[in-house]
Amino acid sequence: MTEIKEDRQETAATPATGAPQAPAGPTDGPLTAAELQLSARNHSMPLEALRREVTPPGLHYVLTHFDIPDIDPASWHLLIGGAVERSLELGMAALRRDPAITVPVTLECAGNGRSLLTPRPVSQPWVMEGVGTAYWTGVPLAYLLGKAGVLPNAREVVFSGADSGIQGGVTQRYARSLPIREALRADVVLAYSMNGGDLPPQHGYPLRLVVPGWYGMASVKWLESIEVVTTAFTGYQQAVAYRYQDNADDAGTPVSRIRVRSLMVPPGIPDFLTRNRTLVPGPVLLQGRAWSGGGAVTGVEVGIDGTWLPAQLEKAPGGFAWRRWTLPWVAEPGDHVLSCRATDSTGATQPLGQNWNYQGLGNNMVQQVRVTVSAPS
Ligand SMILES: Nc1nc2c(c(=O)[nH]1)N[C@H]1C(S)=C(S)[C@@H](COP(=O)(O)O)O[C@H]1N2
Ligand SMILES: [Mo]
Repeated sequence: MTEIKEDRQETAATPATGAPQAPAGPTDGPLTAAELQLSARNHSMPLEALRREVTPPGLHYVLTHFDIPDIDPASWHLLIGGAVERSLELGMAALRRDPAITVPVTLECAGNGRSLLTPRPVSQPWVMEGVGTAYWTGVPLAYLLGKAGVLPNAREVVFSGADSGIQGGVTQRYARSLPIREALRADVVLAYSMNGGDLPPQHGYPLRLVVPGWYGMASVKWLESIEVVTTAFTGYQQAVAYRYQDNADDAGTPVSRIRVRSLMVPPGIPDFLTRNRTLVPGPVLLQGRAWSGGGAVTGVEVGIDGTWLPAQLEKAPGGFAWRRWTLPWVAEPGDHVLSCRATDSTGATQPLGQNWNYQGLGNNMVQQVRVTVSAPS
């Protein structure tokens, strides 16, 4: 872990060439131009899209560390190698002939909620909408690993994308690993289709990994190679990024499964600039979605000015896809604060306050929606 500390010190001393300056560590200062630039590239899912069980591409959040590669599907190949009996090289046509599965999956960025933290870790400044649910179709990873023949000493599987860049002063291809037992799960998919259509460029065309239940960083886009390894992978996105750390010098623990969370469709109409909500007095159906990578969502409570009421839950479309919840409310004139809080089958529930860590990851704090109820004038 000594090497990692050295990388971090380098980061603080040398900002990336040509980029707007940003503080190296967490800050109480205003949002920077660098963060604005990131948030314009990496958009979230508008909260009104929580009305839909399936998020259309374009409304689904996007997170891309570097540039979106422009890949020619005719010359593209997937390499599978490392600790296997036989290496494989597969083109798109061959992959499409393999057995396919379709899995509904709620993906959420591990940094979702980051900009609400104080102090604020400086990275993609999500508010709370870095989430979306899609039906991903493709070849089960376990099927291809079975074809390659994983050797008994295999420990992890490393997935590398076609995109590269510099992060923390380290030039790299985007790459992540999964423990072998997760890689062999029946629902982990190498997807060439999203919601029945071609994979859009920003979501990993022509092929991406989708790991149901894990935060989004595990689902490597623009996949080019899969390598079975016998030692722990120490690439930047594994050993430095995506770790729950107390401070820069803490080796931390790796981020994996999505923590339980729920969100609400803000009721009423928004103010253009502030997005403060206004609604008329009377009955309104509060609604939203809840999900967890730890286990099924077992309950959602809705907070109205601090009083918690149980919401009605609908069936989830899949084991790692969100569940709709609803709660009828009679809005009375005045200012109100609405919240929602989900619990999963492991007993985990959303905290009311911030879940601070150095990189601003896994922050599943409850959402608060402020509304003003007033009779139309
Ligand atoms: N190759 C590659 N894969 C990647 C990324 C990336 O930058 N490059 N970003 C990861 C992160 S951090 C997230 S949250 C998800 C986002 O997937 P989406 O853009 O399809 O929503 O992709 C993951 N896969
Ligand atoms: Mo992410």
